[in-house]
Amino acid sequence: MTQEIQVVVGAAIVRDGALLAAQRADPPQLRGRWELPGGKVDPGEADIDALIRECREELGVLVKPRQRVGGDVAFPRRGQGRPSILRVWIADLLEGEPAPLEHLSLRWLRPEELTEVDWLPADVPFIDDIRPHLLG
Ligand code: 9L3
Ligand code: MG
Repeated sequence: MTQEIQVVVGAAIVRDGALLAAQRADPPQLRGRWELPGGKVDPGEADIDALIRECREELGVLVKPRQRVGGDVAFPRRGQGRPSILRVWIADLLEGEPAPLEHLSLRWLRPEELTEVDWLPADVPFIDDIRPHLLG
């Protein structure tokens, strides 16, 4: 039996030197923890298209992915036999003001605030890759 990797994409939305962080509402074991907004790439969907779709669904905004940062970060998903990997893009906000349509709350983090929130483990390695993009 083949085990396809599930790709999950995350958006590092940067505006005025700050990064948008989103607080998960579910599943229960992840509730309250923080992530880069995004989600699973659908079968046959391009990563970038999934990123744009997820930002529309979760935040109600149009983003433009600008540059990929970091690598493929593997993480376990409860109840999922197959491995998952997280990929992240720096993204510009083109239209709309982000709203927590599926999250508990949103925060814009300035460089010195990046480690103030309880990031999901998969997202942690990307923070150092994102930091230079906040400094201009
Ligand atoms: N996940 C981790 N970091 C992220 C994102 C967007 C997602 N930045 C994990 C949480 C879930 C899985 O990936 O276990 C699928 O995410 P979603 O489709 O529930 O957002
Ligand atoms: Mg999601």
